[in-house]
Amino acid sequence: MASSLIKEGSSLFNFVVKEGNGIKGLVDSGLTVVPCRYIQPPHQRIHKQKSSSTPETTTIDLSQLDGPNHDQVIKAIAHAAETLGFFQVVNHGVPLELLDSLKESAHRFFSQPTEKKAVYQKDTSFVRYGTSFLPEIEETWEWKDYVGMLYTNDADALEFWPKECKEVALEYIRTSKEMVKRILQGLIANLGVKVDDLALDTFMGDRKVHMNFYPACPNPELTVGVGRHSDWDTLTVLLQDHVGGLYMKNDEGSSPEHEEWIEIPPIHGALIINVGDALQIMSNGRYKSAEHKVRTTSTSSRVSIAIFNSPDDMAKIGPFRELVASDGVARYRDLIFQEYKHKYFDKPHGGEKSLDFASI
Ligand SMILES: O=C(O)CCC(=O)C(=O)O
Repeated sequence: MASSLIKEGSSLFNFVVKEGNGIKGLVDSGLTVVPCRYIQPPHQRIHKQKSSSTPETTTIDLSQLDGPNHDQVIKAIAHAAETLGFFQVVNHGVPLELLDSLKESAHRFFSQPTEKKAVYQKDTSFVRYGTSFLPEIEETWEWKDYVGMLYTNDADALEFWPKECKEVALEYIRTSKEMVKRILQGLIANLGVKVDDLALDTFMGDRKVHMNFYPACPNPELTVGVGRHSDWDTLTVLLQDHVGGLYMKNDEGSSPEHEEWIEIPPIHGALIINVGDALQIMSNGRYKSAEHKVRTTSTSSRVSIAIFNSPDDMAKIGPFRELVASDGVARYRDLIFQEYKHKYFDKPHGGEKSLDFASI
């Protein structure tokens, strides 16, 4: 089956995308060579040895938020958000057993036969299963299948999300909410901006759990798990497993001729937090929504589970007025967040930076 499928063309599209077999189905069919559709142009490939491991991302102990070191912790968070845009947190309040269960349930979901996953292929309001990012328009596909679950309320989640992962995904949403809110509150206060609880809730009112599955790849040097992109949201929480492969761009160490990419190492029990485009806009560019990408590996499959915390679709976002006043310039225009999302989800990863759409 695989040898006939690796011929390019509609049969590959039908098998992987339309019928919902995904890249996992293709690998399981006995694939030994990467089809052309997955071969990235040289400048998009990820060379492990070329990526820098310094400076390292900061790891922050969130239990210290409740003690005398509160201000120092917020400063460390703000510094990481201003420089790399990424940091890791421990003692975050999400139980460690839950992190293990999340990874197990992601494997459980993706190891099901295609017909069980394909029921979530149609874009319903609650769940979306798919492969790559925008396979209908991408020239080169990402080596990744995913299932995204939009949170509206507990009852909807329990009714509509896949039974293989709904309870743990819901618990992930519940137990991380307070942490995200405290980080966001600290980051905004650090800017000298006062917002009430309602506004904070609006900035992270739209929440989605996203499980990614990257099967082992016969030619990792030719492919990417996820192409370079920044996240559209306010703050992303990301759980990665022990395999590793997530890289972020260090703008401070990069030039157009030489980009510096830093690997974010897996730390058992830690969660990764990164700034998204919405927070870069609100902070008038003070906090960095860093580009990142994911390498594939030949040795084992990898899973990661993200929560994208983003503003409500109808929220009007723009740089905080206090910052525009103190900076003397608005670097982004005000927009209804849905407008931004549409722009973001219209073009493949690796293309023009979405933030340009909001820049002045
Ligand atoms: O798998 C990862 O480590 C990152 C995934 C990611 O960047 C995304 O889902 O947008």
